[in-house]
Amino acid sequence: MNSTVHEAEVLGNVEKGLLIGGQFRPATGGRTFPVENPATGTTLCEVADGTSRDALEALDAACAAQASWAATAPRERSEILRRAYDLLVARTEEIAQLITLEMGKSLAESRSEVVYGAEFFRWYSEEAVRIQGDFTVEPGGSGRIMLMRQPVGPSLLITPWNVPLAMPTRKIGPAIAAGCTMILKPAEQTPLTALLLASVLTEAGLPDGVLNVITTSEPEAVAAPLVHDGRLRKVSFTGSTEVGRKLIVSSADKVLRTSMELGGNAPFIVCADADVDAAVDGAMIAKMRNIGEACIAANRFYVHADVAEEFTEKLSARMGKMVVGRGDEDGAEVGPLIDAAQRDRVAELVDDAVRRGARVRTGGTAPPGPGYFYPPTVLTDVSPAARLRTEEIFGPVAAISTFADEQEVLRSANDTESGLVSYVYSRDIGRALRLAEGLETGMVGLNRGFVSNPAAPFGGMKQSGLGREGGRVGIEEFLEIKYVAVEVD
Ligand code: TXE
Repeated sequence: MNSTVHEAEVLGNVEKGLLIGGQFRPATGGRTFPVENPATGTTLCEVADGTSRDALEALDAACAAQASWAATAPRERSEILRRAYDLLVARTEEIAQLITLEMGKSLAESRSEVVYGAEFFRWYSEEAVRIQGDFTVEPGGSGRIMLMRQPVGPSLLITPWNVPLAMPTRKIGPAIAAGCTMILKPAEQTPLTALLLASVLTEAGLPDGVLNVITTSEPEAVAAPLVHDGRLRKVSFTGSTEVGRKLIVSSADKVLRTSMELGGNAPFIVCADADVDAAVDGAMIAKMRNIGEACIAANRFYVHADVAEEFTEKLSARMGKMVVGRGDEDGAEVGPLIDAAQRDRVAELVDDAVRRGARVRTGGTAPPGPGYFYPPTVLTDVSPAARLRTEEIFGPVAAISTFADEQEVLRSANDTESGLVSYVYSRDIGRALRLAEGLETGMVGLNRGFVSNPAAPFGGMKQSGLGREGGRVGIEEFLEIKYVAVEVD
């Protein structure tokens, strides 16, 4: 292990209990579950294994805190977020080490996640004081319409393992700004970062009961009683489309508001007139950021036949040179995938594409253990029938096909149930904008391989989700609009 990572110290700073009503405590029955280091397959530590009873106690705490929390001055909520931002930034190194330990990515990537994740708190600290209403004279004349925005109420936030700090902050930031209380259920693979984040928010002055955290190895057993309880008002979920669909169905019982950020299948289009070097730079980010374990990762490369060989060669050279290794090793760029199941799935998708005629330009074979590593891999001649054309790869595999004209590539790019993000490289602004207009995705990167920003509304069309996170719209997701009709005559 790199000398800068002090595993025992970093793990020692994390509370391993459930956070309910401002107190960290063991799960009912005292059960715990192990958290694994994906670089070694060994157990880092045990955390509390929350039950349905714990979940309902967390809901009690959230409900008890809701009215007074909603009544706090916006400035107060803003200052809590700002203090939490400062604390996160001050503890960047320690939090980055924790992310690397439980999630696997390189320390450099973990550091950028801390900065990116903290930015949601800074941005929403600035927005918390700008939640405004409206006032309209009725068209008929006599009445007035006053519009106000109020917190939705207790919200369940379910987050995935791939971005263990920023996925929670992207939900918690706007929920705090809006005045909602919360129950956070982090992914079972990465509960530690969420627990450390909760401590930071407590230190920043978040009142007891506003944020409750339930770690568990049984997500369904914890989520089900909450969504059927009747006091919960909202579910904000980031994860697989399959689980999102289930949560939409169960949320229908009490007609809960839902925000869903689900899987992607991003096309990455390189036109004949593109700056190929810039496209390769963008592809390195869109594909390799987070080891490809990102919903916005480029999944399907469509490269114009005129530049396909140049692009493929340059991308294969860059990806082939990346250093695979434990995230805490000096110089490591590509850490392990999250677990054996994820690594095996990526390997299966590559094998399936190869069986259907794809050529491996670099990578393609998982190294022997320990750890769940998979090398950066470039495939060409990928058949439209290959599974990785329709399924999210969630790993460091770039699968390239060629195209001949704009209409054809637009049809191929849109031929999916997913609609999260797409990327286009072209020097022709008209062509780039035509494609941006035609692509059925919630976000488009034009000559840019990275689209996430706290000030922008992140989210997808089609089966990639419901609602948006980030930006002004991100707060609306946690607000109800109420209007008051006033008789003036
Ligand atoms: O996701 P799950 P997994 C995609 C990606 C990946 C695949 C599977 O393609 O390969 O999903 O990943 C909680 N009720 N994305 O299995 O299961 C779970 O505990 C309530 C895309 O890890 O959806 C965790 O907190 N909650 C993605 C969260 O859901 C349940 C990020 C996500 O886990 C639940 C992650 C249930 N019945 C995976 N079952 C993105 N959009 O960025 C699970 N969970």
